Amino acid sequence: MTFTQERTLADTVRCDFPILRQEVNGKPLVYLDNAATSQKPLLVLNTIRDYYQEYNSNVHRGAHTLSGKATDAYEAARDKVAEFVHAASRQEIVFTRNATEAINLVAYSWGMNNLQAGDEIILSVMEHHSNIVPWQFVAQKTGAVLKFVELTPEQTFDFEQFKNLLSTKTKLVSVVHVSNTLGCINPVEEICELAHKNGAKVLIDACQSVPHMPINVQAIGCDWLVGSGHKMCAPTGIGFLYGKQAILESMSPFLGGGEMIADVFLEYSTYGELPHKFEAGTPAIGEAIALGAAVDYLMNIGMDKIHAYEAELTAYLFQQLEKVPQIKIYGPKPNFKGEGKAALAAFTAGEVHANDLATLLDQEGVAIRAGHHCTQPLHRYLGIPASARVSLSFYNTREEIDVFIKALKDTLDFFHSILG
Ligand code: C6P
Repeated sequence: MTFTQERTLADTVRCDFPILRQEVNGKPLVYLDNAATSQKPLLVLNTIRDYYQEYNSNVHRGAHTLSGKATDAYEAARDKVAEFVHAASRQEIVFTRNATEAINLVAYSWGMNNLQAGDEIILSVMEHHSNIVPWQFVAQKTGAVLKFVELTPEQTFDFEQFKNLLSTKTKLVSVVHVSNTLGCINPVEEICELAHKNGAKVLIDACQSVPHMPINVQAIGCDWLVGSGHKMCAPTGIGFLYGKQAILESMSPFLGGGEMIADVFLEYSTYGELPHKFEAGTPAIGEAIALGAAVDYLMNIGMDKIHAYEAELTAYLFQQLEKVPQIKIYGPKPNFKGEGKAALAAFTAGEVHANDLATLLDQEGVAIRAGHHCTQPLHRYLGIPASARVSLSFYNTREEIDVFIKALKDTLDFFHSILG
């Protein structure tokens, strides 16, 4: 009997990722650490190489041809990011080094100047350190108080508790869209609506959602949203802050220097228009242009298609993980279609330490992350020092999941044979 198997998204795109065609420790690489950073397609690699090879030049300064070309490409990348997240205007997109810098920008520029003793900032226990530490700085400096939303029994965002925490004292809610550890997808639209009714502003950490699903900042209704380029097929060193124009206009610059000024006098300066007011110094030009190429690449595939394919993979991953009895998975379970959970699973395996697990899986060519994934408070809340995490992307295949599951089972069998 012959039958034709439908080509999956991964079958179509894998040739765009040369890094995936290699052996690690004598085994074909199975890269399942996509939540830490994604791999980069040829379009992105060629774009950054072309910039340095053909028109490397500074932006917004030179009257010469190369500078004009670099400036056009840099600003075109901003347009692409604005379109990608459905910002109302290009002025609402500020390039930063990464999501961490984008959150710090808001913390320093808005938080330090708008919060005072007794004001409340609501975060959640599942936040990445990048969305905790900057607010600790603000709280220490201003006297504002940090409040934390905990988890439901299913290990999702406790919306009922969130409602109870909200009050007229709440001035800011800063929460993650998709948890990098639990994989839960938080109800950001409802969070924004309720927070706004209470007069609070909302920042959404979209690091783990932007690469995997369509994002519409206007539909979400957030005041700010941050993302990192390196998690969405772009190079490291480039990220972005989306902010509502009126709010960004009301904020003071974060860093001072060239590029962000209108006029500089010895005693004082006036500042440039948005978004340049927040982009002091020579930016990561090639990286920003390559982020634009990454957005082209993702949009060309279609974020709906990426999301649907990753949901299928997630359903398969969980079907297979359920057959490994020795592990405990954190966060909600996806439904049979893979919905309700991001394409990742963080787990522990009894006495076997996550680091040992990851090291032995590496011997089989399988790359996963182990540790606290920069969510140490969440790990403490869950009562575990560390977890192992497998995280998928649209270029991963079911066959790779099979390799991972086999390696995981073999490794656990090995440990159990020596631990007795
Ligand atoms: N999480 C992970 O392995 P930067 O470092 O600025 O690009 O991203 C920080 C960040 C912020 N929020 C969330 C939800 C994140 O997942 C991350 C990065 C990586 O999970 C590296 S720790």
